[in-house]
Amino acid sequence: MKSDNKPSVCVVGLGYIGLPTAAVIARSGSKVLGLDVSQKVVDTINRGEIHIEEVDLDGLVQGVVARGLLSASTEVAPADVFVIAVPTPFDKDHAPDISYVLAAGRTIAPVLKAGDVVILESTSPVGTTEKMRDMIAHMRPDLKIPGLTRETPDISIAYCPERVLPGRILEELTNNDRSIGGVTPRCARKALAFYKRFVRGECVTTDARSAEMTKLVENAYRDVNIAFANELSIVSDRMGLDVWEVIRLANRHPRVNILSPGPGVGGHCIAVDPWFIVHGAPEETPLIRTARGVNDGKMHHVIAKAEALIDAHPGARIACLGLAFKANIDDFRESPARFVASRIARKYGERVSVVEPYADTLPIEFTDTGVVHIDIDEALETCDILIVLVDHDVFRVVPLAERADKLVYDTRGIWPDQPRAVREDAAKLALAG
Ligand code: SAJ
Repeated sequence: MKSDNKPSVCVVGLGYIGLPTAAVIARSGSKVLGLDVSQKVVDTINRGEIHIEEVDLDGLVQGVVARGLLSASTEVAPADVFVIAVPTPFDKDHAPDISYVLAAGRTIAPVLKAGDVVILESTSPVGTTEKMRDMIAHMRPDLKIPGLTRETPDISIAYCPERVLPGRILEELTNNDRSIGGVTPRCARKALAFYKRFVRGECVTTDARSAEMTKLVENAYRDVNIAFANELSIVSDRMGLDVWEVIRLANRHPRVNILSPGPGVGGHCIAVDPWFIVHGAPEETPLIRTARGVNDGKMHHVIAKAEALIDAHPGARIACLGLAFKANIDDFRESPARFVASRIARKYGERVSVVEPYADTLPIEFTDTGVVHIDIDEALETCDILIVLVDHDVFRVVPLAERADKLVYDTRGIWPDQPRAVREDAAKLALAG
């Protein structure tokens, strides 16, 4: 690293994590080159604009690009620190695909020099950082590689997962604690010095494999706990109970904290990462695997319950409230709400409207269904059945007086004051069906 203590940085992958990370590092005074395979993304960022929605990111990117601290390119260049933030999807058998990580390693290997630090941030199955290290060692036999030499290595390699929440990325990037796993303890210390430059949270060092597992465990923990809440909601439907009331009461116990049921678990992290653990230890993970099944199954339960309610009221007009994978964001990928709404749209066509304040137009699967995109006011004026699929604030604040006469299926529990009879009615109908 340079003696002026402001390392030059190359961030590989300018997506939901890479771009905010690049911008935050640039804000700390380092010169950052963002690398992406998409020329369109590169051009957008070089204009000081952004291609993703995230609170306050537009102003930050505009500022650091204008000050010459952040630029983007499709071509790699030498730097002191490389941060890799590329996707790690899974295939149809839920096997993790680390090809983007290895491709990123292949891209940076030719420009690595003594003193450089390479940090992988992508969520990765255990052992990925070492695989990337082995690949770099293979491509650069001239460099002494950590863990593979008895001498002082030329470069440092570490794993440091992000753990930021969409919608709060900039704040959490700075304030959350970080786990920093070195391929060797020396590597961890080098990476620690880098993160200390822009992270206010505590940075805790460990080995690379433990840090990889920690990231997976965090999301699997959440998935298992949401599955418990979702299973409770299905049980409550069977028993004619109000699950929200039960959870509210149980959570008064000092050591009980049940999460919220919903239409299923969406996004690209919590519904994906548990599979990386299952894939690594298939025999030892019945709980994690079952939780995935419960959460995916919840979408079908919601569809069945919604259909029972709709079928019991022929001619009623239906509004599906929300398509995003969670509240107050414009991210519709892997969204259970979107899946449920599209199934209802396909079955009931012109009787259905969709309210999604975070979308300009409805996604492609709604084309030719006859479904219209309206706002919440129009839904309250024109629809008889409201199916709440996302807990956007704009839905949450609708007062009882404006929905008391509606048939409501509230999968998120945003309207606890809705007359209970209606909710029980819906549950009974689902059971009858
Ligand atoms: N959900 C429920 N009930 C709940 C909480 C969430 O149904 O009580 C649903 C949401 O509606 C959504 C899904 O779960 O469909 C995931 O939402 P989320 O807000 O729990 O998490 P993500 O996917 O936005 O971000 C997660 C976070 N991980 C944890 O909280 C352990 C975040 O900190 C990670 O950085 C992120 O995954 C990631 O990138 O891995």
